[in-house]
Amino acid sequence: MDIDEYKRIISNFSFDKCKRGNQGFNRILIQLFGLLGNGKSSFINTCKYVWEDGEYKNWANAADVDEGHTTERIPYKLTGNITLVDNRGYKALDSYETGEIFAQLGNLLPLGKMVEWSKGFSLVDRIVKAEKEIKTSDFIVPVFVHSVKRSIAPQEINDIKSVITTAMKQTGVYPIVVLTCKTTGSLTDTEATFRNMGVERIFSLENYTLQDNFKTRGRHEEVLKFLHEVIKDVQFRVDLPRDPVREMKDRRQFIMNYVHESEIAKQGENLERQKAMEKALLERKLQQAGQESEVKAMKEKRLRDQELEKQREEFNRMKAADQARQQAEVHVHISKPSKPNKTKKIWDIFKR
Ligand SMILES: Nc1nc2c(ncn2[C@@H]2O[C@H](COP(=O)(O)OP(=O)(O)OP(=O)(O)O)[C@@H](O)[C@H]2O)c(=O)[nH]1
Ligand SMILES: [Mg+2]
Repeated sequence: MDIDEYKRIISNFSFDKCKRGNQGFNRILIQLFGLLGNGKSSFINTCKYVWEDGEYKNWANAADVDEGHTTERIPYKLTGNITLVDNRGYKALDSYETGEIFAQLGNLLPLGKMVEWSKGFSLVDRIVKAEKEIKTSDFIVPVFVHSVKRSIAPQEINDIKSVITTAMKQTGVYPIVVLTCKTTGSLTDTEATFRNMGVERIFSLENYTLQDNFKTRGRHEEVLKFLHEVIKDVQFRVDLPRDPVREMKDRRQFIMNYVHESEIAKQGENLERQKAMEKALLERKLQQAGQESEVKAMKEKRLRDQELEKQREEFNRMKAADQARQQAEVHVHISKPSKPNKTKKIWDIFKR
């Protein structure tokens, strides 16, 4: 299929033309999510650049340095029926942050507002407050954006897989993966990692950026193929019976359960951590007590040794004095009986 054909299909898409009619939907919301600075805003710029085919602009305020900075959920209209949403990137796959991510993905929080990383039940409060502002007519397509530059450590695989699977359960659509910075790092390895996680649709490209926006057919085609795939997927799903109001309620319920479960898990973890701390404290105390009694025993031994040394010296001194006295007596009073041996007595004590 050539570029014009892709463009024709994408611009002609309308929910009204689906087999069962629009069933209450009127726009596709492509929700980009992923870790900080992996090229989400740049991908929006790339899609706008390809679609509008004019001058390159930094529509989505992509970072000009090698890191990200989007803090709001901003919608960018691409066609009459397709809008891209730049969600806030997350630092880590921590459960409360990912709770927030699923609330964003489920479109349960208002667009165009700052994204805070609420903890636990305060997220539920925000969802309840936002209820009236949220439209049920958006069909959500989750898209996980990952930079090939950032290699995935083996211990991260399960976390990413679980985020992708939860996103699928939350939105009812299996996330598409977009790999950015495709020429930096190993594209083959990164693709294989995502395929092994069960991801079926992966697109890879070098985003158009402020530094590099020379139009290439390869990049234009990849973006149009991506948008075409989104449309095919949406059509496939909307050809089945749908109820957008009930689906929104289900998404809300899903996130309530998610927050509840992660709060329970967190409480369990805290309890375990507290137990481990108490155990470590006890071990330290025992160790300290052991060290103290060792020091005490050494001190006592030193005192005993000193005392023994003193007695030994006293004994030697007396023995020498006795010997001297005996020798003198032998010379002066050869027949006189000698005095009792004082040194022997001390030695007997000493031996005891
Ligand atoms: N070479 C190259 N640079 C890219 C690509 N995609 C993004 N960048 C650069 O990477 C940096 C971060 O890109 P952003 O698009 O701001 O990342 P982000 O995912 O929106 O970041 P957050 O908003 O914080 O989540 C910027 O300096 C971009 O120019 C790409 O495909 N190739
Ligand atoms: Mg951004």
